[in-house]
Amino acid sequence: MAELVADFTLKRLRDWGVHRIYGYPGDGINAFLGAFDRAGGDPELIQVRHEEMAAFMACGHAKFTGDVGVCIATSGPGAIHLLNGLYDAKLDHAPVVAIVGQQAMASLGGSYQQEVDLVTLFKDVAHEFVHMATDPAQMRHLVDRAVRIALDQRTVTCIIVPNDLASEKAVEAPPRKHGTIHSGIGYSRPKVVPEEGDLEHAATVLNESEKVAMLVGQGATHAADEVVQTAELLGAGVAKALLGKAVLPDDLPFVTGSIGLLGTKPSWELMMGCDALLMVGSSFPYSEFLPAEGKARGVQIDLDGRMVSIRYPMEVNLVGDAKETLQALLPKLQRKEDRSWREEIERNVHDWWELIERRAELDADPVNPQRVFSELSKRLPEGAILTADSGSAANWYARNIKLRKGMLGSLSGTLATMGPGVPYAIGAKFAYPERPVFALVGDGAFQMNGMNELITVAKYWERWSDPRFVVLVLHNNDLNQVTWEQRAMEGDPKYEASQVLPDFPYARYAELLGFKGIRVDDPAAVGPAWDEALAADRPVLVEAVTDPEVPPLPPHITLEEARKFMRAVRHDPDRGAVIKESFRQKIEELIPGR
Ligand SMILES: Cc1ncc(C[n+]2csc(CCOP(=O)(O)OP(=O)(O)O)c2C)c(N)n1
Ligand SMILES: [Mg+2]
Repeated sequence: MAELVADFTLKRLRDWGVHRIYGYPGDGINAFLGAFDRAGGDPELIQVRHEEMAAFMACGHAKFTGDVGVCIATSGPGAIHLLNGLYDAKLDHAPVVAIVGQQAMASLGGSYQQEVDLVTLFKDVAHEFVHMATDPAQMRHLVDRAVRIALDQRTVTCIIVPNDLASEKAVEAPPRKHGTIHSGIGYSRPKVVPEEGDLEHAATVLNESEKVAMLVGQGATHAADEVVQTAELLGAGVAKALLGKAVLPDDLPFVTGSIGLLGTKPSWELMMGCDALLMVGSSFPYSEFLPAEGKARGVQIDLDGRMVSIRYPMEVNLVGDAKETLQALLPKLQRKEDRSWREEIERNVHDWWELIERRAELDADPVNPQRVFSELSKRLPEGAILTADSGSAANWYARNIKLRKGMLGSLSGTLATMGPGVPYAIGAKFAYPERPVFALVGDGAFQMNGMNELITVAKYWERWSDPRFVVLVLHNNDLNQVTWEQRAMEGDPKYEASQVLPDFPYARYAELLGFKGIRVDDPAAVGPAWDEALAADRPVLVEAVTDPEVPPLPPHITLEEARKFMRAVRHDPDRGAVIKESFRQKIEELIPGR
């Protein structure tokens, strides 16, 4: 049988180094399914339960490997399902290519079954590159451009393939004539370094300042050594945006941890006390957690010139790679001989970790979620990969988990969508079957889609050399993060109709799938549950019955927020428990050394 457009598309993707494509079938991509079969597993189609999950898995693959992630869906409904996962990738700058089927070319414009204007639909999410193929000779350059642009721009691109075109005979090399495109494979990231004068200027700002704060994001991922050297020279503390949590280990004494609403107190103190801010590879959005305008001098390093000076008015904007730019900057920096600022930061960090431990040990009804994360943190095996879902899990992941060198972690940083916890973990496990992977998710997110994707895990886990795929479900029967937002930001009581979740036996469900299910409703059982999970010979679900009244308080709480909060809890059906728990936490925070 002659090679079809679909076969050629997969072959071209394989030549780009794509060996796995997450997707779900439908008649818009039937020709591709035959082509996958003929491709003999390279690339392999990983069958998911919902196209949005395929996009999340492709995004997880991209985030954890740095390579392009690819997903495929049928025309109409399948394509539409992809969107939220693709937006997650776009907003977090993960390179993802979506291949989407379309109805037959002859039917387009005829209000045909499942006909959706896909170019328009994908025009926003894949605005850097979205095209529909209408001639077999286009396929080579559409694939080449979609992959290259996704990698170069760190974004989402999309190729739409009508189903009749996909079954036409492939044209591997367009004829050599006017009006044809002759593209090739390959992409290497360039070395981007700012101008010498700008580096000098940045060094002057940092050398003239006395209290330097650094904020690093995922853009600093390959610059850990340089970030540490810079922080050492400048006597700086380093805060991490959530997507940059794995950039530096949490056991370094000058790393203040996460920043923002889910952040830590030492990060807050670092930003409020500094006289210079050095931001590296981050677009952390919340300006109120950065120094007040004019209070600190600013230097920013970012590879994307569009992203500089949009969170804080910087004095020097360095457009360049984090690693290369810091390497060029380092010889120009003078070591700060007065280490008192650094010592203050280290004391704050030390006190914070003590506080975190004390908070985790507080009694709750029945289990304090912080304890679940702290006990896991102590036991994390080497090379662990963690994902967290949007919800209170993101708070405890941000604050209670101490990532060590060599570990990876991610979540939906910018879209902050519910749902990626389990599918990111699946993407991680396919990419690194030998590494233990942990998905930390709420019961709401698990009910939304995580539980369905465990069926995908049931289908594939036996091929993973390390079977440790561990899902933590925070069983609090509540959409807790939003419940606290209602209380603290709107001043409203918990609205039970929207917030209370139906009960469900999560651990028993895992057992149904052939996994190990561990239900924990006693604080003393938390540590042993993790030991058991880590020793398991199959995927594990740890169902922790946690107390929804433990507040994921911001690192500081404004008077206005506190006032609204108190007004709300007075009218809240659970108010007794709320007041007791939050007061204890607040007291712990306010009285150091207690
Ligand atoms: C797709 C989507 N829908 C709604 C939200 C708003 N939201 C953010 S966190 C959250 C609650 C999550 O509840 P759960 O998963 O049970 O975690 P918990 O906070 O209870 O630990 C909601 C509804 C969102 N971020 N994404
Ligand atoms: Mg919940």
